[in-house]
Amino acid sequence: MIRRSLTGPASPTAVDGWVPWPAEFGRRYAAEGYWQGEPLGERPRDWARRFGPATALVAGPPTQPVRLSYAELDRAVDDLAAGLAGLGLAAGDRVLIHLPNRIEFVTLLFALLRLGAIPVLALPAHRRVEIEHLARLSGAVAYAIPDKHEGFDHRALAREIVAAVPAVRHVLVAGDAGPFPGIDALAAAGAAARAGRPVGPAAPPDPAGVALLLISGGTTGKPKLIPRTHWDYAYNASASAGLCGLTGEDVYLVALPAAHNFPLACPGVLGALGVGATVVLAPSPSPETVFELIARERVTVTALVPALARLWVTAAAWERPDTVSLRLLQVGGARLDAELARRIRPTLGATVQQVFGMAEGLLNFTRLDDGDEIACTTQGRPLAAADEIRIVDRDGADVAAGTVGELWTRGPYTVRGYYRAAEHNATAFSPDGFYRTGDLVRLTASGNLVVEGRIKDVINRGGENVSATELEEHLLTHPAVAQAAVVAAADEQVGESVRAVIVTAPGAAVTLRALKAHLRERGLARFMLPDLLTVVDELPLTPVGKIDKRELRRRLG
Ligand code: OOB
Repeated sequence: MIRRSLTGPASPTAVDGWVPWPAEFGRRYAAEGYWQGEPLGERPRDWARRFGPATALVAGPPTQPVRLSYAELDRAVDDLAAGLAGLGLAAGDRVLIHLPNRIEFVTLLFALLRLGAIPVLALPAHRRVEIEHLARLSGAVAYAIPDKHEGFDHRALAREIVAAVPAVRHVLVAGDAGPFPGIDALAAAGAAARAGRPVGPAAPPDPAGVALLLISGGTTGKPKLIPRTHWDYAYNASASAGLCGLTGEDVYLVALPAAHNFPLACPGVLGALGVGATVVLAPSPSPETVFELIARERVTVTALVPALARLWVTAAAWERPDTVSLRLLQVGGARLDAELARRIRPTLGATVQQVFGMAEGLLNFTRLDDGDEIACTTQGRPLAAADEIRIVDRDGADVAAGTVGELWTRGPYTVRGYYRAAEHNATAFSPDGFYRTGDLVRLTASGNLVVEGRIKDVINRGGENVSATELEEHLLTHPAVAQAAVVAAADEQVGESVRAVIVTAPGAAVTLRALKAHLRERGLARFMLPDLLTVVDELPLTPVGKIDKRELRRRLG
């Protein structure tokens, strides 16, 4: 039996430090059908009944792919859940998952959910500083790693984490486990112990309670933890799948790290599995790896950040890969410039869908029937009719239609607070529960949002505000500019001056003078023109592949 408390607490998954929705919102979201169904860990049983022999997952070395059917996936989840229970892991325990795109990411995620334990999803590129912070903040009792990934030995890192954070009692290893318990061995022990019986906690988790903790993509300060409930996250995935027209015929490629909200649940892994599609886990997002997978597995849908979209489009223009099966390319996570967006259909043959989302909840999508103009020039509109959005000025008053302001939002899958962050929550959320995104947006006449930048990403040049995003877009229109990031540079006279950091197109070169002339021709005001130009070989990226301005500023000194 499943307990249905709409206000949250009072179950093992009602972890401390979580801000539930007020009861009246819970009642409304349930009545309107947003919040429904079983806890996430139970869902693979239903999928196994409905899609049993169909292929759920494909992963592993390109030459010898591992394939799991829906029935096998459900059994693997029970086996591993039994193994984890044997280690003493129980409902409410937090477990830090630091796995790349391999089968164990999916089986471990569901095994923990099935036990009512709470996965905390770190990204593969995170290292000691972030992992230690996340382990402490979440109060993790276990840490799951691969043996090695991209030349990095995670077992050495795990030793350091265990020494630094004594609450981490277990290290679970995918692959060659060394001194630690191996995930395969745990599953084998679990299979023997459960002897065919299904596994679950004494009391099933409350589906209105916290299921998992995502990591904020924020570029300021240390990552924060975002509590997502079974119901809100299930809605997030299934409604996204509906919007993308996903069916059992689709093959979804996970090119971004599976631990990120976008490829995990927008619709991603969870949305694809919920309709009986096949999920292909790419070990790397490099063109050579993914083009082979797309051709071999007949991939129909995938999701990328703009930096990767650029790489794929550039490579495809040369290599002419077989991407005929690809029908939909979702791009999100950072601003996609319209020119690059327009090159996607001719080179990769797929419809572009812009996704402006956040781990905190709100998802905006361009729709499949929007046409190329809207899909290439806007970041779409909210997923749910119950998503409330406000665009406000500095005082929190609604701006006039079409004017740029900060986006505030609340809704059935947008959190009401970060985990264990009471102080930060007081400013990150309005008193009536809107999440202040920090994103500057405007609403177009077509009813779509356009992201104009981040509230903090504005350079104050002697009292005049220069929007970094806006200038970046203008810079990208110069044929010699392949990538651009605009940051402030300290200046005695004007306080902050404007520094353009660019990567040039292959074989091209450009001077500051030529760039300024180009920008003036485009009608830019004098104060918007860059004062300094720095040409670099590559821009630093965040763990999911967005341009990392904090790191860039640090490198520039
Ligand atoms: C996604 O989630 P996060 O949590 O890594 O980052 C969220 C932030 C947003 O607040 C916004 O600043 C930026 O990333 N962003 C975009 C964007 N999508 C996200 N900025 C401009 N254009 C876009 N299309 O990044 C995320 C989560 C789910 C789906 C897609 C992306």
